[in-house]
Amino acid sequence: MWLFSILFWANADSYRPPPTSGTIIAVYDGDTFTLDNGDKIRLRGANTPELKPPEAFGTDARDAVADLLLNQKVYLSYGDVERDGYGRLIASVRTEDTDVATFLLENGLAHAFFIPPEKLDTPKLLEAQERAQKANKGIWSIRRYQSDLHMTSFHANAPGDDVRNVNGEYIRVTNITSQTLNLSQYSIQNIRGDTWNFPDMELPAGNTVKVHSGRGYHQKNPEKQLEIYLGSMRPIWDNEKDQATIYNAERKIQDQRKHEPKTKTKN
Ligand SMILES: [Ca+2]
Ligand SMILES: [Ca+2]
Repeated sequence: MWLFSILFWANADSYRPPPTSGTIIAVYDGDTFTLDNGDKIRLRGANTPELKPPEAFGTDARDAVADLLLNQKVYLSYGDVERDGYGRLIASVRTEDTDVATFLLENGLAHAFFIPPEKLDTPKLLEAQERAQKANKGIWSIRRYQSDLHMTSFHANAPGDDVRNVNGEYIRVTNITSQTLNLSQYSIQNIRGDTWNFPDMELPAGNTVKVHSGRGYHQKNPEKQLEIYLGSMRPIWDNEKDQATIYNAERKIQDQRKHEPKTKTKN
């Protein structure tokens, strides 16, 4: 009981209720901002191209959001998870008259990005994305987005020794179409040409799946973060240099992402 009390006390002590409004004082990229109280915000519902390494439309997304939000009052709302592991707020952001995720999707400056449970108006966000796709706006005009799946992060180096933490290697993959996909028609390959097929599993539009290297039970309930396990006994992504490629059943490349750390890593 005393242990429980201490844990509870530690938790209660560190809990800070998230702000429901504030002024944006800095825009790092299209989906990461700073509030006047110092809180960092990661936008819910949309994922913009990255600035480092530079991806097409990354600066366009940042500039458009800076025009919209800098020194403006914003209103924030949350899903079940209010902060991420870095303490950043995971929030929907809107001004008096504009919802930021909808604005980005409408203009082809982001793809829909849902990590359940999060209580978002997903049909509305997907409709905005579909309009941009049909009009070939922004990211939808370039080749990388003419596919079904998109890798939004690549964790080739697991925390600690990868040999002992094979599932600490993972890739986050998003369905960037407007329909539910079955993952069984796709496979993933490393730089050495080793290939793993994805299992039979539904991935709703805009949703992400975490693809772990090791063995485990697939998490197929779309109400929660979807997770699949490639089943390898050993690490599959080289910490020094690797490249992940996702193919569909016709061997058409869906997405390709490099892992090239600037500093040498031991494990
Ligand atoms: Ca590794
Ligand atoms: Ca490691």
